[in-house]
Amino acid sequence: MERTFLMIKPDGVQRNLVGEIIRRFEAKGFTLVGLKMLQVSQELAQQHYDVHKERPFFDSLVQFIISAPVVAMVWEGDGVVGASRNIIGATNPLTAAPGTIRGDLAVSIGRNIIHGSDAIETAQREIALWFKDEELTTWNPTIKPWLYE
Ligand code: D4T
Repeated sequence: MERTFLMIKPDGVQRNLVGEIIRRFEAKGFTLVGLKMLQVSQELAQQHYDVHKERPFFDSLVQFIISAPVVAMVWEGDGVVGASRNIIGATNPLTAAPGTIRGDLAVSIGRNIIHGSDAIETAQREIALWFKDEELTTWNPTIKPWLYE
């Protein structure tokens, strides 16, 4: 089944929003299959944001991500990559729709609380970058027949 990588950024952790964020994905009906809190190394942050390495905000973004602990997660479900992006909302929290995480809980692009993979291939790359195989679980929630027809 489809999987995505989500990372609660240092601002989300510092603002005590870890539970609120996890609650939204659980309540939606997605399945948590991997979870860890970590202080990110500069190398990992640079690899994660490699696609942005020529952008002017790259250095400050990397410094921010390594400034305090993050919560890294893998979630599973049909269409979880695109649906998670919708739950997260637009990159700029000021234009993110109300009801989304960024629309409800943030005010600035450099403090937008959470990262979510933007495509299935990106999710595969990011999951492999952040998690070892043995850190991921495979389990079958008993409520599945109540979530999927
Ligand atoms: P991430 O990757 O964190 O889920 O964010 P998005 O997918 O929504 O947005 P992005 O890749 O364009 O940006 C990555 C990351 O960089 C920060 N950022 C972005 C920033 O600090 N200044 C900026 O001008 C932009 C465009 C926020 C998210």
